[in-house]
Amino acid sequence: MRVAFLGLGIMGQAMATNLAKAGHEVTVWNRTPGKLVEGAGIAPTPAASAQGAEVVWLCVSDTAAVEQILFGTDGIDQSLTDGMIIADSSTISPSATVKFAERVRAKGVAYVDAPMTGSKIGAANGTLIFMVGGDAAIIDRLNPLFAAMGKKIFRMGETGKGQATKLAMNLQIALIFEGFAEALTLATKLGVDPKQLLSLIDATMVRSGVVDYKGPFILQRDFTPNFPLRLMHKDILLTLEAAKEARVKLPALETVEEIYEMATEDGHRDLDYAATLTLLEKWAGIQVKSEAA
Ligand code: NA7
Repeated sequence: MRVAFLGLGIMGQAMATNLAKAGHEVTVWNRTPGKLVEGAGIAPTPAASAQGAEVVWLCVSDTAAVEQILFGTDGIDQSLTDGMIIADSSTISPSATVKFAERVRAKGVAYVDAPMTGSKIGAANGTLIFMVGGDAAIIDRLNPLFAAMGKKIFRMGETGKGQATKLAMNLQIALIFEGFAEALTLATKLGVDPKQLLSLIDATMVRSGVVDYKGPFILQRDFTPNFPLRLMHKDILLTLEAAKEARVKLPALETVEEIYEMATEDGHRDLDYAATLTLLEKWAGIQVKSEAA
């Protein structure tokens, strides 16, 4: 398919690469020039990238970035033609998504929100899991593209429901990780070897994908970003905003948000979100390290 791919960050770069590798005709655009994707053309503006494209795929930081690319100067809306599909894999506001979809629908353009999970490794391996909102027939047309970038796709309902689901998923990741980080901090302070604690967790119902994934990085003190703290913080703020709009109270997430705020003040915004652990360590006066390591 002829695809314009906009946003070559940690996730987008790998996703566009997999699309080109699968034989799709890909044209990329990134705000900061100079990023390349093997096998893909480069466009100077969002509008230019979308010219002649069947599908325009976005993967940028936040709601404002998506709005800018769609409707700002040299935005995609200048190149929209009847029958085109816009797919957005950024994690952004569900209510803004619905508004963006309404605006492009007037030009005969379908809008699918397709945020994903699987982190940097899933993007590189083409094993992302997409949670998608939009018309079922339109999503079917995107299947060859989903197949090139991911291993599973879940349709969650109409446009906006993919983003709503993504916020509910990241809410759990943030809270599960916080529980894990607090347990590691307490156990270490009380003299338990964290490596031994991880072995026990692995054998019990406390085990989770989040713990499996983050445990080894923590034992190696490796906080290089797979999912940057600044983006998880952005998602937490989005979730609290969506909850407020829907009149839902999320007291645990509100507390965890403050930890992300303080970790940001400590200069950790570009590290992995697992670096929120270092704040707990600072308060406890310990470092989670295995004696056996
Ligand atoms: P990154 O690695 O932080 O990349 C963000 C991308 O978004 C990058 O290409 C940025 O361009 C682009 N960006 C940011 N702001 C803008 C604006 N205002 N206009 C155009 N482009 C912009 O994020 P990830 O790849 O890890 O994640 C992307 C999304 O998936 C995000 O929503 C996550 O929560 C999930 P730059 O290179 O800085 O010019």
